[in-house]
Amino acid sequence: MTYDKNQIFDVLDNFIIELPSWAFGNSGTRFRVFSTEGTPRDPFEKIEDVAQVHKYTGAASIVSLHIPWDLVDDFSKLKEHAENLGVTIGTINSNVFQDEDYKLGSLCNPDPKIRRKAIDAHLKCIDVMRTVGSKDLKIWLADGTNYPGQDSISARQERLHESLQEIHDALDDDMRILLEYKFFEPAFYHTDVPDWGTSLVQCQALGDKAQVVLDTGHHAPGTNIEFIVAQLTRLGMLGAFDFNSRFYADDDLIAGAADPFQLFRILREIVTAGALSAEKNVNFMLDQCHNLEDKIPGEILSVLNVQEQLVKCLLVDEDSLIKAQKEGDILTANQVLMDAYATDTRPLLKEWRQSRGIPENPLQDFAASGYLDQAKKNRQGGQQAGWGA
Ligand code: PSV
Ligand code: MN
Repeated sequence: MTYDKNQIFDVLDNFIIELPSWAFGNSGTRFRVFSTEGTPRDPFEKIEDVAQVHKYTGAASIVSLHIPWDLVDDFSKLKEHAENLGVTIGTINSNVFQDEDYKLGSLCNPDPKIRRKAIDAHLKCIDVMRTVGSKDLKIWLADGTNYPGQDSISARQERLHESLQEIHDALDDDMRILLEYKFFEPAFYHTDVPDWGTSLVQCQALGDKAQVVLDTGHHAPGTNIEFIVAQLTRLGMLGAFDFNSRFYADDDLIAGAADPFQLFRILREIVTAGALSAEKNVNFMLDQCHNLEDKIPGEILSVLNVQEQLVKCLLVDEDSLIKAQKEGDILTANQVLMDAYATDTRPLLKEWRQSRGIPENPLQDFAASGYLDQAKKNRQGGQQAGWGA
């Protein structure tokens, strides 16, 4: 179907992008973490910043937490704080990669005591989920080896399965595991969940409460990511996205900054698979770090970039496309798609914002609001939040 304006506005009304709490903390590379004045010092302040992104985009009312980065004494207080700001707590990300014990892995570690510790960390995440009302447990593991022979690849797959099974079976019926893959980093020889195939096979072996997460920065250069989207949506196994963009590795840059056409192609598969609908339950999350730029505008721009590409996908002239495809008219088919991609969707998005009472020029209006200056004044002292702190 080709969407008319009202239908496009309906899609935009329902398209929520979940923001990572860690995007609001300081981050950097292994060479340097730069700090910014006004950076949040705790999860409460991070959620205040999330609420700003939502205020200026109308599309970012959910925040994803990372445990233990976002540990607080009282999660019901954090939930209440979020709700007062119009924000919902969404996915809980487990973190079993920053403890000395996990040097040789977490859920795949050769030592059963360390595996126990890593499983328990996930069971704690499930407790947090119960308190905050979250349904999604996102698992990304840094597990792998650096040298051939360091450990048995197949034994590690078995350990992974056993560990995940225990976590899966501890979930409530309406919860799910989202298993994220990445083909490199920090392990250099092999990674235990390197690709969508491994994630899929592991999820399928668990039962019906596990799906795959696709982080756009976790593939070899040149990988056709939209093909993976098509395959996983076809199987009903795509649970979530971590959107970001990259020039070289897992750069975690602003979505749509490096390759807007790739973002368009990915979203196009989502649209054609009907995976925007609430029943498909695909979670559209950002997983980004703002090493240099201000974090709130960085997140606002990411949301706008995703919306711009999404609207282009909805503007594809479906009848002409199907006709050209049926007739084997390659160039017309390609042109129909490229016409939509070449459309400037910003005026339509501005109109949508006007009609919904959302600030017309999100980045400029946020800058003019003085929020960042105020945060700089208010957030003096204390320890700024950061990736890994
Ligand atoms: C790993 O590179 C990853 O993509 C996982 O999603 C982590 O949770 C996140 O980055 C941490 O920034
Ligand atoms: Mn990720």
